Amino acid sequence: MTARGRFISLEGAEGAGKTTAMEGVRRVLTARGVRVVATREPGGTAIAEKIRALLLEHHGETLAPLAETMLIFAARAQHVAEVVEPTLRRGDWVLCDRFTDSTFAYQVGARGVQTDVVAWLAERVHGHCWPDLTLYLDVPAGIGLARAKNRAAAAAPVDRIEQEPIVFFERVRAAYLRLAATHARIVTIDASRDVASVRRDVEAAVGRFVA
Ligand code: T5A
Repeated sequence: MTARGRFISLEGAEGAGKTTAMEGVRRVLTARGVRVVATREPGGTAIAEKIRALLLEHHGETLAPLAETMLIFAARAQHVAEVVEPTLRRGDWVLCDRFTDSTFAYQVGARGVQTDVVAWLAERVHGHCWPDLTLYLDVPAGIGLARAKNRAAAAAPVDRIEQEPIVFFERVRAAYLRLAATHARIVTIDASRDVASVRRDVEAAVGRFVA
């Protein structure tokens, strides 16, 4: 029987450097002969990407926190069924830019959705399928937002969530730090440093995990 693959997630607030770190993680895994599928949330399948667009575009009305939460889990249900579970079952690894820790940080920590609502949805949507390793890139909200806005100025307009005030992202960070203090699978990396230093720590953490 094929051994189940392993699941790595990258977490952090806007501009923490998750997308930048993905390449380094993928390189370390590939060099060790691991077959890895890189994906993201919300998104990762055609339907889930449509839900992502709905979540990130601006609307003429406020998206209710519970509606936002359920849209995220709708995308996640599709992504887990179509990509995450089939990949792990065939023995390949999954590398995912965000997973349910993001929902605890953003929807519970910053929007105020009840913890038990998110815990219930997580249990129904992916049961025991949680990341084996989570790399949390920790950066003060002001630094992360400045990076994200520079990137946005060059590539795309600021999205619906990025336009939130800084206090929202301070709550996101506080929630991530609480999660990191609770779960042994979460490795915290100081992402306020330069790209090379962050990459070195990310690659070292993945190297220890694979060894
Ligand atoms: N969301 C998502 C929820 O609310 N709940 C959920 O459950 C989930 C799954 C989309 C949004 O959805 C929300 C959270 C988000 O608001 P996303 O696509 O992951 O999530 O969006 P962002 O986090 O906004 O992505 P960013 O691109 O802003 O952040 P990254 O990926 O962390 O950062 P990255 O690597 O793109 O870097 C941003 C810029 O900074 C530079 C890069 O070159 C780039 O220009 N940079 C650095 N500069 C200096 N020093 C470093 N160490 C740097 N690292 C990167």
